[in-house]
Amino acid sequence: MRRRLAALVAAATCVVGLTGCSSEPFAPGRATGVGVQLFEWTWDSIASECTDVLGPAGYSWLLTSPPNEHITGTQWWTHYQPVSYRIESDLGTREQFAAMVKTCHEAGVDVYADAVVNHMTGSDTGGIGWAGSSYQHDDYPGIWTDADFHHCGLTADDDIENYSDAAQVQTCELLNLADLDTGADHVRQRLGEYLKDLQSLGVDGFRIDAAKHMASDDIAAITSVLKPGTVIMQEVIRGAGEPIQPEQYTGNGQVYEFAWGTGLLTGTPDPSSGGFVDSDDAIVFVENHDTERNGSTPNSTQIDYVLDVVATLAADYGTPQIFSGYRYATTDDGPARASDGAVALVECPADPGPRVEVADGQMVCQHRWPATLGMLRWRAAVGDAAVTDEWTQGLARAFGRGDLGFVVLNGTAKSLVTTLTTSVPDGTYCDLVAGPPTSSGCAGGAVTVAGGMVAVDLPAHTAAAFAASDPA
Ligand code: ARE
Ligand code: CA
Repeated sequence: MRRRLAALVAAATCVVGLTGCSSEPFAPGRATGVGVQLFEWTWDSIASECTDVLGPAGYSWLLTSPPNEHITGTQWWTHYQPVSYRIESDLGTREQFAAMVKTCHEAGVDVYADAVVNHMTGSDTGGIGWAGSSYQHDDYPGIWTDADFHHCGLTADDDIENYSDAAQVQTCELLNLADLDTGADHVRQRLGEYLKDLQSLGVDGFRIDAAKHMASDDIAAITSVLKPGTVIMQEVIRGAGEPIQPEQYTGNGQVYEFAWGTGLLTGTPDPSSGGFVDSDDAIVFVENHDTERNGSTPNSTQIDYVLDVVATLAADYGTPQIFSGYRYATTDDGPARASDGAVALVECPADPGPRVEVADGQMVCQHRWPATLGMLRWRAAVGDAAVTDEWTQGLARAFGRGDLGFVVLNGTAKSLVTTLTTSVPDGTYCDLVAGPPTSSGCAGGAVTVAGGMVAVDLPAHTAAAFAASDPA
């Protein structure tokens, strides 16, 4: 519980220091509480992104891909098959990782690492990992022996077959991945040491991969050795009718609330309708690396994606995690590689945005899109002001955050031409969905409020947002 409170404070610096926030509302780099998953980015690329973009834009934290030694191969998911806990990966070395954390901290951005602690590899033949460690399915010399793994004995090949059987989910193998006996003290301890090692390099928090596949108590034990205030974000995919639910994990930290992204597929999710963890417990996202590929949430090739990002950043529910990935031809493909076989340094498109064509293997840089950056600014401006002036008409929606900001989303296939009530004072404001204002003025159009009403004229599948603090 103590850790969770600290996590909240860390995630909501701006809200906690609200008066401090509003006294200096436009300071570049003002923390928004928002994070970004830099999927498959190398450590060197993350470091420069912290300095050049993330800090100045107001991102509070970032999530790296798993940093430990992994099986070799060109698929992205090699990173989810640990071979050892050496911080040595095709995304960078231990030194590069440590330097990245330091640079990001200097830019005001916290670093969270993806922690794969439920399992090791899914290999049946064994092999040699990226950093040279040899391994077999159930044998990792110097780290684990066969006795450290679950052999559930509940299914023919010890693989999970039925998600309505809790024992299978937590003690059988997910996708044939050798399942660690996380109930055993010495296993918990060794996994805790790995996380502490990352913490010695400055890591501020962790995504716990496949958290559903470990008992909540196991995660509590593994993470109990971490510094107070360490952020824990657990991946427990909400599955209807399953015995293991996200609510069982909120005592350890936050959970990814998949109901948010899933709900975006059909409109705007409504956490007050039930089936969502409490706002403080929730990490919300439009897409992650799995859902981008499996269609269970929207993805960045879809027409309403920008609207979904705007809705997620404008809402008063959860801690948003923006996704930043790459284009691919088939779902297994990793990003572009350098001549030495390691993942290549990132080059974002010159002018990243929804209509920019990106070649397979190249980064899309969704976190740099104008609407994303503009809405970070909007979010910083509205802080924790309550939702007001709500209006809905089918897939068109609008709401304000008191007198600080207002947003309109047209998810319909027709123009939205109407006049809406807003509490933002009369005046003309920059549309922040077009991007943050520059020294030469608004990035795009402007919106006028007169007599407490805003005249809206929005093309199909577009949005507009304005903040009292950004007059045109
Ligand atoms: C790869 C191959 C497999 C092969 C395996 C071992 O694709 O065919 O058996 O290697 O050789 C990622 C990839 C996998 C990849 C794996 C290991 O997605 O394709 O397997 O890495 O390299 C469940 C879990 C959830 C998990 C999803 C994928 O509950 O935790 O499945 N998500 C995390 C990560 C993934 C990662 C892993 C876990 C493994 O985010 O990226 O896999 O580390 C219902 C249930 C969900 C269930 C879902 C899908 O919705 O409610 O709980 O999610 O179905 O089955
Ligand atoms: Ca397990």
